[in-house]
Amino acid sequence: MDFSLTREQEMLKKLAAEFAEKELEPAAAEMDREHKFNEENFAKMAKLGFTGLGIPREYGGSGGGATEKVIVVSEFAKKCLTSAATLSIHSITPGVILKHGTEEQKKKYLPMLTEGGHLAAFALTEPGAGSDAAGVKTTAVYDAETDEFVINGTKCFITGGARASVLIIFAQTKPELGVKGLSAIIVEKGTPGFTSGKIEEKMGLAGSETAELVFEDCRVPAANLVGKEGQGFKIAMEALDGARVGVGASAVGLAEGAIDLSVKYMHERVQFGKPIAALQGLQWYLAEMGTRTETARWMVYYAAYLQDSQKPFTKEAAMCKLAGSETARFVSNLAMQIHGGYGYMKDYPLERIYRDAKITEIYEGTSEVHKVVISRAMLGK
Ligand code: COS
Repeated sequence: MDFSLTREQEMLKKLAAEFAEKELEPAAAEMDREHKFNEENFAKMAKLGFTGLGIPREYGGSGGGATEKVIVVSEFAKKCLTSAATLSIHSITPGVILKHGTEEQKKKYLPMLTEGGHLAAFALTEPGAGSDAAGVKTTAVYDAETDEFVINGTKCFITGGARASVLIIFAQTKPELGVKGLSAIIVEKGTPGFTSGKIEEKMGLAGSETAELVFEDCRVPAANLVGKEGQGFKIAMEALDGARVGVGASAVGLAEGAIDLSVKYMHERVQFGKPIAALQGLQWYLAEMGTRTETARWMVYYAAYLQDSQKPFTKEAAMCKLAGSETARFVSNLAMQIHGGYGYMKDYPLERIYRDAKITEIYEGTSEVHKVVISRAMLGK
């Protein structure tokens, strides 16, 4: 058992930390205030190869795997959860194309989504299909005359959906088969019949635009099918396993960022004639924050290790997401207590961190969904 990072991983961590400090942190408050995606920083992520992580170099990627993504996403989240989530969610789609796509799809889309700097989106959720992901109602009817799918339906809460150049959407190609009739299909931005609707106003994660997507007789070539017809649900669930490790990593990063701020503040802030670091009550808060964060971190690394080793990791992905997100909320809450009134003010980053933390317990599967996944695995169901 070796808990250390390789030399390359250490270098990547340093690069990600420097980038987060120089580029992401200064932009975080404005993104939050303006509720606007930061195109410039996404382009810089692509230039530095962060968007290519997990994709082989022959397709424009930077190599590496789940562990490298975890390292980078955590470093980003220390300074800006929105940026970490943007990278993590973007990477789902190229990951699916790499695993299930045809050679033509890989050659066409992967270089765009890695070194090309184009944003990707993953569109599963619908108004009636949230936790019950199998409840997708969007249809994709095959038209043999034109060899196309005709897509109709509405997706909601899609991260980057209105901006993405390439989306993987999940639709019923054989509704009579229920969950076994779902298929994964690539849709490109600008395809007639595909429009984006409302951009949601959110409590946190404001710089990641969450969109409604509308498909009205939207025709895409049958060659855009990813994997086999009817494999969509499994493809989505597998992709979400990886995405959940990403959420765990971002939650741990956010918690680390909140701890860093708390330690600094405890040394600086003087009350009762001494720095508040001397107060045992706050020392105990800090100890609990550190212990929970460290626990979640190793759960995240373990899930990423299993994923990189091609071993089953569904349960561990759900566990690290559950533990990580609960840690993020717990730690950001105590960090707020430590900062007192200053923590609550918009001039300081903590109130954004506190608001951002909450989403980690909701997106890519709620905590309750993860408890279902974990207990089913434990019970052998
Ligand atoms: N990997 C591969 N296949 C999986 C899988 C996984 N992680 N999880 C389930 N499957 C397969 C099952 O093996 C089953 O296939 P078979 O019928 O061939 O055995 C099929 O998918 C249906 O699985 P299951 O019966 O478990 O589906 P449920 O409808 O009970 O759904 C939950 C299970 C609730 C776990 C799922 O709907 C879920 O994850 N919901 C949350 C969705 C989510 O995270 N949304 C966030 C936004 S998406 S960006």
